[in-house]
Amino acid sequence: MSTAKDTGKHYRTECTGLALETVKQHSEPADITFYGACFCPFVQRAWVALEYLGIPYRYYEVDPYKKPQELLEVSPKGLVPGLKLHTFHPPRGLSESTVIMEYLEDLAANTTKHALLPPITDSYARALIRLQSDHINRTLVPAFYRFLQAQDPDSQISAGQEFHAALEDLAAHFGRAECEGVSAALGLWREDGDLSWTDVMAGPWLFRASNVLAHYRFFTLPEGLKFRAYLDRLFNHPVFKRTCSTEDLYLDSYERYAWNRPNTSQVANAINSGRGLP
Ligand SMILES: N[C@@H](CCC(=O)N[C@@H](CS)C(=O)NCC(=O)O)C(=O)O
Repeated sequence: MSTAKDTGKHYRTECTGLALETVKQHSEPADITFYGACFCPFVQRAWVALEYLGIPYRYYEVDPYKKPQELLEVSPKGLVPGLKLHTFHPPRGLSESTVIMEYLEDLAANTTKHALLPPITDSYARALIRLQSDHINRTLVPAFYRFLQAQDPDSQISAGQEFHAALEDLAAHFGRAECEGVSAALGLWREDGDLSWTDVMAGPWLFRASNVLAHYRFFTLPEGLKFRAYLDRLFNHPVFKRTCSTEDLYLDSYERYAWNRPNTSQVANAINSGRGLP
């Protein structure tokens, strides 16, 4: 533990830094209302997708732990992110970060023509990206929370190794696409690449590994130059950057996970009881 004791910090309820600028630019009514919470990595996924795909939206900050009625109407479990689609009468809701990303990708194909996935004709590249995403959702994301919530030194060491292995496996997925010459499945892993689906799926946790895990678990990201250069491109990508708040917001918001305070969240409860994430 890098901090001697739980100082009782509360999660934040307003974005800071570049993310706050982006919120201000999206405060007017639009066809989509985006229900977000400033600290949430699942929200950041959908947010990066909205920004990258150029889809008009209004950002609306909610406290998912208070479960306001307006959030429950679009997200039955009361989880962020959520979308309210005003083009339907009456408006309809959508929840789940990966479902929202798929929806936005489809919407963009018919409107802005921007895309995070390779074209539909490139079936194999799309399949490799789905394998990468599957690894992120089923292995990397749970390993992040297990590591952050682990309390005794032995479990912190083993959970840290598990998270490290999940990052190496992500790099191995990119390595496979490289060996097979499938550049469309590489995104920012390539020096001259652009943001891709996988970068958006993993980015929010890689970012929190670089600040939250570094602070609370002395975690250092894998040494390899290639991995470092990849993270550098990702964290400095202008679209990713404009959904990031300042580091203090994440450190404050995740203190409750780092001390595994009771009832921190549905995700934390799932990790503690060995269930799949909500
Ligand atoms: N499977 C969901 C997970 C979303 C999620 O867990 N969001 C958290 C914030 S980071 C939340 O809304 N928590 C409220 C709660 O735990 O009650 C997704 O992919 O969107």
